[in-house]
This record gives sequence, C-alpha cells and structure tokens, in this order.
Amino acid sequence: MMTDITIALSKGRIFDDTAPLLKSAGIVAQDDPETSRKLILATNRSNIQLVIVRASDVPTYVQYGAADIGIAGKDVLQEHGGAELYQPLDLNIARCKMMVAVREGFDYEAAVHQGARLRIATKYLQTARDHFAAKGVHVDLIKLYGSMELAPLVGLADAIVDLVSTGSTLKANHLVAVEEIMPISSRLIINQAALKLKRETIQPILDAFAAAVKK
Ligand code: PRT
Ligand code: MG
Repeated sequence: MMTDITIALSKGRIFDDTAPLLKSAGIVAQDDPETSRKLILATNRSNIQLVIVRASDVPTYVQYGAADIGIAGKDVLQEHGGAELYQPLDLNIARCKMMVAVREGFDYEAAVHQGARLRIATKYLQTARDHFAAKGVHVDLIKLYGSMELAPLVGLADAIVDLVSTGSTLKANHLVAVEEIMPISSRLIINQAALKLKRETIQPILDAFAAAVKK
C-alpha cells in the first residue's frame, strides 16, 4: 500500500536550509517555492509532497494532521505551545537568538532595577510574557505582526523582543540587544497519530535527517 506523506515548511531560510536535509533523505522538490506559485510541491517520491505555508502556521498544519511532518523554529513552537506535537529532532538550522533590544542610550538595566513598568512590543507574546515574569519585571505587552524594530524609535515601546541573527537590522535602526532570551533553531515536528500509522515511511525520513544534522 502506498502511504502518502505531507511535509509542511515555509519558504525562505527554512526551505533553503531544509533542502539539503531532504536530499539526504532522498527527497527532492520538483518546483522551487521561491519562483513557483504552487502551494503543494510534488517531489521525486510519488508518495511524498511538500506544502508551503507561513512559518507560524506550520505547527497548526501538523497538529491537525493536514501535514504529517513539519519544520518549525523554536520561536514559533514556543508561541504555538507545541501541544500534541512530537518533536524528536533539533535540526540546528535557521539559527538565531531571541533577544530584548532597546534604543541606543536607553538604560535598560536601570529601568529594570528601578522596577519601572516597561512597554514591550513583540510578535512573540508568550515568550515575552514568560521571560519578564521569570525576571519579575512588570511589562505591558504590545502585539505587533512585524517590523518590531520601529516601535522604540517612534515611542510605541521601551523595548522589543525579536529574533536577531547578524544584528544588522538592529544596528541600522540604532537599537542594541541588551538580553538574550534563548537560542533559536528549527525542529522537526511530527503528528503523533501519523507517526503510529505511517511509521514505515516516516521513520526512515527521521533517521536520514538525524544522520544529516550538523552538530
Ligand atoms: O516572514 P514571515 O512573516 O512570513 O514569517 P517569519 O518571519 O516567521 O518567517 P521567516 O521565513 O522569515 O523565518 C522563519 C524562521 O527562521 C523563524 O521562525 C526563525 O526560527 C528563523 N530565523 C532565523 C529568523 C531569523 N533567523 C531572522 N533573523 N527569523 C526572522 N529573522 C528576522 C528577525 O525577526 C529580524 O527582523 O530577521 C531580522 C533580523 O536579522 P538580522 O540578520 O538583521 O539580525
Ligand atoms: Mg520573516
């Protein structure tokens, strides 16, 4: 019997970093998601397809079984909560850091020390809430969907919680990172029911990924 496997991932850096891992599992996409408008990509393996979704939607597709396997950043999984997702493998790709950043010249340490109530703009509400609660810092969280770097520049927030990789976006906007919240990389996620029902097909993919991951 032919088992159909659907793998959900986002285009851009996750697709780019995942393609070599897929290749090591013998899976090659038939289209390039950067140039194709297709949302479902066939692969060289007739029983395996890729679906291209927003990075933050990957856990949802896998949770509901619309995809069997997904690749998602720890940032995304932290916000989703990870309920019902089997997370067997850190792929060590799309690495960056979740950080707190402020405007150059803003004395974050002093503000924290004085017990000031801080306004924090972020797309990562759950992560920010957990971080400041653990520090015992009172915050007002302001939800944004992107370009968090703008918020401190126009007085919307005292600080942001965002991902930083090269640091050039912060620098270009006269912001500085003042605290690392956690290192981020992408993980393989698997629907638990799919793993039981389709283990014959899923296990070799998992094994190939595990063997190909850069330590
Ligand atoms: O872009 P979209 O709104 O569709 O969604 P997304 O931003 O969640 O997706 P995408 O594809 O941009 O990122 C997918 C995953 O890559 C994220 O979930 C992270 O796990 C991981 N990743 C790794 C990053 C970065 N590095 C990164 N630098 N995601 C985003 N950035 C952004 C960051 O938010 C900031 O705006 O890049 C900017 C900073 O980069 P530097 O190099 O200037 O520091
Ligand atoms: Mg992005």
